[in-house]
Amino acid sequence: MSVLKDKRTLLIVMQDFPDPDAIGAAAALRELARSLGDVTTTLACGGFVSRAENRALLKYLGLNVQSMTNTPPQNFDCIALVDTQPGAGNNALDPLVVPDIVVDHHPIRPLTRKAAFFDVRKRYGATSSIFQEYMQCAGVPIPVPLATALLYGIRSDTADFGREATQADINAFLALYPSSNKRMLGRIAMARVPRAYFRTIAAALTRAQSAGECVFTNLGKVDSPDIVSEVADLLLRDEETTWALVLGVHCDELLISVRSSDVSADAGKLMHHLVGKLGSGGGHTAMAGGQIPVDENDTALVDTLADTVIRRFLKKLGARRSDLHMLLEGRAATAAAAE
Ligand SMILES: [Mn+2]
Repeated sequence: MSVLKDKRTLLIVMQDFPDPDAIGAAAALRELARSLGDVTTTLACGGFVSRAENRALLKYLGLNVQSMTNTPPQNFDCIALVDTQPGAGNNALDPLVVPDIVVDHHPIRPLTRKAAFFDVRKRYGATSSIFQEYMQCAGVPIPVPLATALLYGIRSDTADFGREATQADINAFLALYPSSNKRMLGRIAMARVPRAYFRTIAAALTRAQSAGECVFTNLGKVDSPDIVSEVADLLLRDEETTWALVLGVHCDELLISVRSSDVSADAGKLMHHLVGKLGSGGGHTAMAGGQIPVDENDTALVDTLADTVIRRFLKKLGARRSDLHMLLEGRAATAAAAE
């Protein structure tokens, strides 16, 4: 409240390609700013909301997300970052601009400490859980669409509590559940997709290779960056896989997504190793994302960098190149051997 005091306009910045947790957190901060102060908020991101589920969520919330190019931070009294941090590499706020508010659940970054208000809880499965607590403590009623969004944010970031969920996330979920719209939750989670989505999934699976407990695939150029992490989630469902790596190219960036089902894993640390000095990245124990700047038309360079990332991935996880096989053909070969 003290940060928002005497402020009129608030810019809430999410990741470039906001996920449900970021959308839920931003919508909650907007509601808090409106209830506790008299602040007009603008939601912005450097990219766009692309995944069908996330677009359905925004539509239900009645929220518009602006492009950062149309919302220069200097036009606002106050700037907030949610579900990301200054200098994280996945948001479009200039690292030289010190935000007033940072609320996140990724490992804390040095620039974050400069913010007037920062609350970074690494152990939480979702930023949405933190905002549920704020709203409860502040006694601000949570409208049904917002309760639904926060709930979906928690479900989505914790993969339905299958990864990195703590008691705080469960408590937030239970508090939100009675006032959420269950029918809408189902509709958002099963949002209809364009047919191109199936072509992308088919190509991703056809190209996927596996060795030991590792699986990886390179999607090449993608229309929507969200598909990179979405395919990583899908590949991790393979019962013989513990580590999934997915690459894709979008807007002059080689995007990298890692998922792990190993409870003792540190996907964030692995991601730092994969990108090294080539780009930026980070994450949690079970999920991580990274990006390497490239000239997307320089296919030779992109291929070389992708090979480097894949080679580091296999080496670090002790997978042997001699074990490499196409994911789908590997299945067929096993079946043939059994006959
Ligand atoms: Mn999150």
